[in-house]
Amino acid sequence: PSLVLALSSLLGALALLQLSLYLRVPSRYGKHEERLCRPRGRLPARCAWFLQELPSFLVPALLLALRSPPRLEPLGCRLLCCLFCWHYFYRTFIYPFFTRGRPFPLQLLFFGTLFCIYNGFLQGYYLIYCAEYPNDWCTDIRFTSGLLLFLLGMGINIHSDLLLRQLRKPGEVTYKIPQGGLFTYVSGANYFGEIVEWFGFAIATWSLPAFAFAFFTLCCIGPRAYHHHRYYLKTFTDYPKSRKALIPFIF
Ligand code: NDX
Repeated sequence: PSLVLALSSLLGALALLQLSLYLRVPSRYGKHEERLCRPRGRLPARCAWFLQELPSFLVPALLLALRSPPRLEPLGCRLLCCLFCWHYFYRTFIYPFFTRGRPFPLQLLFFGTLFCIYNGFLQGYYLIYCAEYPNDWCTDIRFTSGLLLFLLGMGINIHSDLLLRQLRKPGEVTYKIPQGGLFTYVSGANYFGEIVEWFGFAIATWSLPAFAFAFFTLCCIGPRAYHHHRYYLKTFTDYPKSRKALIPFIF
């Protein structure tokens, strides 16, 4: 428990660091990268996203395989571990192979991979070695409402990433105005979905590591949604004025 507390607190501190670094200046990848044509020091997006996200899937999966005897009772605990791995299975083995994104900076890839090892270990270690849930956790209101939010968020995230992908033909690297789905209301629809998803996961697990990760996600991609929004307003004169940055009708 003290290891989990220490790692979760560090994750919370990293979230605040992230917020202070990237609130005014966006993290330099994708549409916010300054020197767009410099091929050195960058890796094709497919390869970069695969490598970066792989530890988030692999580390909990390895922890699970190495745990002897296997401890994933009750059912609630097993389901929660599967939810985490399910998201990262999608992010590692499906998302990268369809992306039409620009090459990704190696430096950020390095830090992103470290982050995914860290978080994959924290969430997996907690769920596999530390979490204690009553046998009827699956019927607890926290589990059911959290699971619903998780699924809703994941649906919005995947659908929004798909809409972004469809804006480009293969080989194209230009930016267009996203249309449809939740993009009708916000510029960062994919980010909104991801944030809802991880807060849903935090409620379903009712655990410090998951709340720390949801908070990190908010501090990481919340500011990015704001910078995307400003970019669109600056770049496209016909950008819909009623569209918000991250939260429909509010912000
Ligand atoms: N990866 C999470 N911090 C991050 C990578 C960067 O999964 O040192 C966090 C993740 C990492 C970060 C990660 C952790 C913190 C790091 C940071 C770098 C520095 C930072 C390590 C690990 C750090 C400290 C100091 C604290 C240690 O060309 P393109 O690529 O722009 O194309 C884009 C395209 N697109 C468009 N196409 C046409 N027209 C338009 N208008 C378009 N707009 C976009 O769509 C892409 O191909 C694609 C998506 O682009 P974008 O910019 O909307 O999303 P993106 O940021 O690339 O995220 C992709 C998905 C998305 O679903 C998002 O929710 C999820 O990944 N994500 C992303 C970041 C973090 C995260 C989830 C999480 O925290 N849960």
